[in-house]
Amino acid sequence: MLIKSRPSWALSHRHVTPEHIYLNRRRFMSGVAAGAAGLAMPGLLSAAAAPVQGEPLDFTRAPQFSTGEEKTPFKDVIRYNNFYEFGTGKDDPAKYAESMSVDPWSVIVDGECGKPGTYALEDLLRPHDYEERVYRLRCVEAWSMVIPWVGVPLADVVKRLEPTSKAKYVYFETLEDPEQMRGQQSIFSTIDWPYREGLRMDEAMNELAFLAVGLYGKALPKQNGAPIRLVLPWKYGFKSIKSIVRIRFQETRPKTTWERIAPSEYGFYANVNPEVDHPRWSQKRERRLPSGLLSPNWIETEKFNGYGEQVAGLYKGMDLRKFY
Ligand SMILES: Nc1nc2c(c(=O)[nH]1)N[C@H]1C(S)=C(S)[C@@H](COP(=O)(O)O)O[C@H]1N2
Ligand SMILES: [Mo]
Repeated sequence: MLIKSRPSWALSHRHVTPEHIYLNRRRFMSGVAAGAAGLAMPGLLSAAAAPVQGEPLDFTRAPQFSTGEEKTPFKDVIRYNNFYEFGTGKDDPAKYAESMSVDPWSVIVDGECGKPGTYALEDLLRPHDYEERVYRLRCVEAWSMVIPWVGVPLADVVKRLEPTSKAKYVYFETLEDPEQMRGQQSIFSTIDWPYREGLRMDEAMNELAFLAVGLYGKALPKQNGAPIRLVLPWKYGFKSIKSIVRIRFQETRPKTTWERIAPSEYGFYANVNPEVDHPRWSQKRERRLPSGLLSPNWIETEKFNGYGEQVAGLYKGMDLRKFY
């Protein structure tokens, strides 16, 4: 079993499956897969099987990282969402994302890298092992959750795609398909689709940057960005782009969706920062969900959402009021 040393942000890891149970489960799963394919080539079986809607994921290979805080209940994580492709209401994604087909899924990799191409999702994931990461998610709208994600470190995938020395940024794009995404049909939509995001290369390589394919141990629900999304816990939630269909390596900084809509309100960096207010509201506090209307569960917002030890170095010498 692969034992990883626990980083400092992993405050607790409760149930890590004992090795013998893990091995038995793997053997069982291998048997099923090999049987179904009519072949017995266990050596070639993938570590990371592609996520299947509603199905559990095998992620016991790594310890469970955690914030130590109470997790937001599953029902809130899947009912209170931002996914403007399906409407701007918090309950629209849960109501309407079911119409998005996520299998088969492919991701185009292009730009400044040695391994460009159109990857079937399973091929993109195959060499990697799934891990669980319990992260805080802080939306720029001043609410937050604690979510147990399952996925792979973004850095591992990026390395495999072999960015060239010219690759200074990584750009991501969400699916654009108005037939499946009713929010893209609206003529009143302020977003110029597809939804776009980006990271500086050193941000993408940070140990916290995560490509999630699941939450609460199962394949990602569609409203949460199935089948593959970014999770960047030290940045406002809008950087964590959902349902990714393109990863591009670029020399120049991409213009991201919210930056294009309102550059004075939403910057490229979007690091969680209680010292820099949104022009229209304070960022000093957040409502930790679930939070009652009558007794809102307000807590103090932490700089870099509490992940300063891991990420503050990325922004050394930068004026965070200017680079918000
Ligand atoms: N493609 C796409 N990705 C997106 C969004 C969106 O509207 N479209 N909303 C973002 C915002 S504002 C937040 S807070 C998070 C919410 O993730 P969740 O619904 O899984 O909690 O997704 C982000 N990713
Ligand atoms: Mo958000």
